[in-house]
This record gives sequence, structure tokens and C-alpha cells, in this order.
Amino acid sequence: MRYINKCFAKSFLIAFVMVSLSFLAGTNNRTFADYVGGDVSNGGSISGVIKMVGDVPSAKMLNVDKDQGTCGHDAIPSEALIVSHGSELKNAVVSITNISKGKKFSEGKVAIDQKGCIFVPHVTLIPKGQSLDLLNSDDIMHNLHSYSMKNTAFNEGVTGGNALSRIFEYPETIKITCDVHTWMTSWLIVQDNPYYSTSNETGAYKIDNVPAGDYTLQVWHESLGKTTKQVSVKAGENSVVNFDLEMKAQGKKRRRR
Ligand SMILES: [Cu+2]
Repeated sequence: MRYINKCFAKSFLIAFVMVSLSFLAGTNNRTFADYVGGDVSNGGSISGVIKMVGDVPSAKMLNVDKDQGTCGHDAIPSEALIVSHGSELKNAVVSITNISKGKKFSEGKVAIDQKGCIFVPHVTLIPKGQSLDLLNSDDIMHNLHSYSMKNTAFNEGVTGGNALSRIFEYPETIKITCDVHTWMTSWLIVQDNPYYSTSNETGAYKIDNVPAGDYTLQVWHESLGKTTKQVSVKAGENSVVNFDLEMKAQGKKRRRR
């Protein structure tokens, strides 16, 4: 009898933990799904500079081994790590990860072009549920191959002057390549809120119209990984948050200029 009671208690405990975990997961999902955009009065902003610390590897060139005439190059500089002379890092994506209410998403068209056998831009951000145009401005066949887990992956050719259109329903960081030209790589980041920014060539980023509050700020870079910091935003004021990122492993793709 005692044994049965023990078993019952154990089963009850396991069931309780599972129900609690699924409730918490559901709460998280709801938070992301329920982002509400509207007018923000007297919001603050967050800005800063992203730098690479430690040794900065030398620039890397990618060999263009086919269609050189149309592509216009024999070699293309890798965009996987672009660091200026002051160690400022380009194409780092900064975003608030825990906000459920604030400004509206911008409604501008978002597109990635394949031009000169390069994806332009190299890093693209898009709100979830918004249509993305995948263009081909070159007079040759390109291919669009997405590596996604949550969103439906695709692997389709697109002829010169034509385009594909896709909608991404779930927040995710997605690598997109062209399988015809193996040096071509691009990153698409699907966002669940409109508070994000990509660092420019001076490493600078800015996120504006943020309601006053405490937030988690994340930075992600394709070669240097991700990290977070906490930030307090005050009404009408700018909070400065700088990040220093470091190469964690050897042999990553790189470029200094
Ligand atoms: Cu291609």
C-alpha cells in the first residue's frame, strides 16, 4: 500500500511538472504572438556601437568559379565578418527580445536581390507574416535555398529578371544560399516585434520609439554568435549600450577592410 502511494505521488509530481512546463511554454508563445503595435508617446531610444575585440583576422576573398562574365568578378570579398579599422563591426543585429507592446511595424516592402552574384543586402530583417520578395537582377539562373526549422524551407531556381515571394510566419534566423553559386550566402532574421537594428560600417545601431521600461537587448552576428545585456529605457532619453564581440572558435569566415 505504501509502495502504491509512493508511485501515485511520483506520477502526480511528474504530471504536475509537465503541466506547469506546458503552461509556461504556452505563456511564452502567447507573449510573442500577442505583440501589439500602436502609437508610442514620449518613448526613449537605445543606441550604441558594436565592436570586435581580440584578433581580427585578415580579409577573405571567395573564389568565383563560374559565370564570371555575368557576375563581373573572379573573386568576391566575404561578408561573413566585416570589421573596420577601429574594430567596428558591420551587420550585427541588435534587437529587444522581451517586449509585447510598442510602436507599429514599418510597412515598407522588404526584398533580397541577387545582383552581381551577391545577395543584397547580406543581412535582412523582416516582421513575421510580412511578404518577402526574393529577386534576381542577373541575366543568369540563380537558386534560392533556405535553411529553416520553423518556417517552411524552400529550394527553388529563379531565372534572370524574375522573383519569388515568400511569407515567414515564425521568428527565426534563416540562412539562404544559392546552390548554383556556392559562394553566395545571405541571412534573413524574422522578427516578432519591430525593435531591431543592424549595425552599419561604423558599428553603429539605433532603436527608437521604445516605451520606457527594462528590456533584454540581444546582439547577433553570423560569425561571432550572440550575447545579451539588460537596458533601462527612460521616457524621452537615449540609453547607450555598446557591445564587444569576440571570435569564439578558430577558422571562421572573416574580413577586415
Ligand atoms: Cu546564384
